Amino acid sequence: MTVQVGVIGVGGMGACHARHITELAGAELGWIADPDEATGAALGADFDCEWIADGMDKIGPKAGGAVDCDAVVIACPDRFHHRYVMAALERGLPILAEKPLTVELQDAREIVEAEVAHGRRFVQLGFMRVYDDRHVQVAAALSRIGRPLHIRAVHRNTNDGSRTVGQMLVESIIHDIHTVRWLSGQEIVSVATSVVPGGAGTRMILVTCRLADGAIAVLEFDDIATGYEVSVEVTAERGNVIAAEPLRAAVRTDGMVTGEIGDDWFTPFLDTYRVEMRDFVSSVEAGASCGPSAWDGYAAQAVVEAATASAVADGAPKAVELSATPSLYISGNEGRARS
Ligand code: ISE
Repeated sequence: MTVQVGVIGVGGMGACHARHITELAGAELGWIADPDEATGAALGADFDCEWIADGMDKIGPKAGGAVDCDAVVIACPDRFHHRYVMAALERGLPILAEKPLTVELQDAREIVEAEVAHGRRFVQLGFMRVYDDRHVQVAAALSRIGRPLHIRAVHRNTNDGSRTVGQMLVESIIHDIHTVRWLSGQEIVSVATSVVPGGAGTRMILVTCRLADGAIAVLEFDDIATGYEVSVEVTAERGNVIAAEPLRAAVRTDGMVTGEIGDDWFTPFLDTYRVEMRDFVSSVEAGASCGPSAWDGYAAQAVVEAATASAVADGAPKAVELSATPSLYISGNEGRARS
């Protein structure tokens, strides 16, 4: 079977996904959708596929009965995710949706409810750390060293601090929230957020999370770092594990040994995005969604909401309001990459 995939939104992330589809055996890039004509038309020519301005023309009500793809990737700006995910769910199409699932918590809830009404999963969410080798090795070590007691997630970006605290939480720190839920298998029940000013507004955000089993996680985010870095360290019952350093050449010159960190968030995870796409296409072939779920997206967003409220309240702890996990999402594999 060749899986025909449509990609909605071909900015940086969507174009990367589209390229990976063209490189995958068993998958074909059917079309790309983007309102930016210059980008869309150029990439359509490059990938030798159809370009349209609006993905709704393919998957929305105006497309009528026929849908000329087997699956869809949604990588448009965050605020439009809800609209396209709901349309694809309506069609019963498998979806690889970029994180965050939505911007508003209520919209994420609506997606979960629509999927639950279908009685099966369609959404794989782009919390791609679960496909990253360095993170997968940490997850594997936990089977030897036991239950996490403390998780430290470090995330450094090379921006200017001009995003709001809420934006940094929902656009960036949401990855670390998922990493904590994934590695611990626990929900985060309360959070306290400290904000360190700097640059154009906010330099650092530190979120202390209490997990349902009493463990603690600390998320350390720096928006104005000298290079782009993501790391995680876990202290568990019988030991400690730290994600390996990314592979980089040691350069000896001027009496020093140096290694380049790099400043973009794309390059260090290029292979990870490839693995993520391969998993998505395999799951479409197998007829069963896998990887991080819509529930993971909703639960992470509930944490973002509480963390934002805590920041507004000068770091006062806030409870995370989360209802019981629907049974659809309890299978032992939710949010975990397949080996
Ligand atoms: C970006 O959208 C990502 O998804 C990256 O993984 C993250 O590190 C970065 O902070 C986000 O802006």
